[in-house]
Amino acid sequence: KTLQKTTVIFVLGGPGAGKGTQCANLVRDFGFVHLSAGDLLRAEQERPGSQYGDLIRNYIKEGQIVPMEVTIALLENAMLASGQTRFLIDGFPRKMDQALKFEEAVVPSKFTLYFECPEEVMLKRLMKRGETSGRDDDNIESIKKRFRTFTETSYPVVDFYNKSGKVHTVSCADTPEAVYAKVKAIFNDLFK
Ligand code: UP5
Ligand code: MG
Repeated sequence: KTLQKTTVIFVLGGPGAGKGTQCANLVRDFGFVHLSAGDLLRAEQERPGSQYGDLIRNYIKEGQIVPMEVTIALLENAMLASGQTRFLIDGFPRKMDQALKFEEAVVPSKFTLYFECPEEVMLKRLMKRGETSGRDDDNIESIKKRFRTFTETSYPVVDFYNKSGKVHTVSCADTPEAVYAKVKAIFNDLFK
C-alpha cells in the first residue's frame, strides 16, 4: 500500500481549542478520515502488550510531546489501514522536527487549519470536560503544562507554516456551530 495522491490537512490549536469537535463536523460533511494523534497515543497506551504504554502515560500527564517515532508510526499505520486518501491529522505536528519529518517520510501537508483560542477559554472548557472525560491530563496541573508546551514548542509550527501562507486561521472563541460555519466556508471553497 502507498500514500500517493493523499491529501493531508494538519489541524492545530491549543489544548481544548476544539480540534476534535470541528474535525467530527468535517468528517460528516466532507468525507475526511479524522486521525487524532492524541487519541492514537491514548489507544496505544491502553493496548495490551504495547511497549510504549508507560512512556506515553508519563508524557501525556506531564503535557510533554511523545517522541516522534512513536506518533508518526501510529499515524502512518492508521492512514494505510484506512485505505482512504483524505486525512485530517489532528493535534500533530506539535514540534518543528516532527513537522519536517512527517512531510519528508510520509506525505506533505496541503495546509494547516489553526484554531486560535485564548487560554482562559480553553481552560474553562478543559476543566469542564475534566469532570467526566477521565483523561489523565484534564486537571489543572497538567493543563498548565500543556499550555506551556503549546506556546513554547507547538505554536512555532503554526508560525512556520504561516510564513509560507499555508495556514487557515479560525477563531474558536464562539459557539461550536459558529466556529464550524467559518471552517465550512474554507472547506467549501477548496473541496466542493
Ligand atoms: N468545546 C469544543 N468547542 C467548543 C466551543 N466552540 N464552545 C464551547 N465548548 C466547546 O474540545 C474540548 C472541550 O471543549 C470539549 O468538552 C468540547 O465539547 C468543548 P475538543 O474538541 O476536545 O478540543 P481539542 O482541541 O481536541 O482538545 P484536546 O484536549 O484534545 O487537545 P490537546 O491538544 O490538548 O489533546 P491531544 O489529545 O491532541 O493531545 C494530548 C497529549 O498527547 C498532548 O499533550 C501530548 O502529551 C500528547 N501528544 C503527543 O505527544 N504528540 C502528538 O502528536 C499528539 C499528542
Ligand atoms: Mg482532541
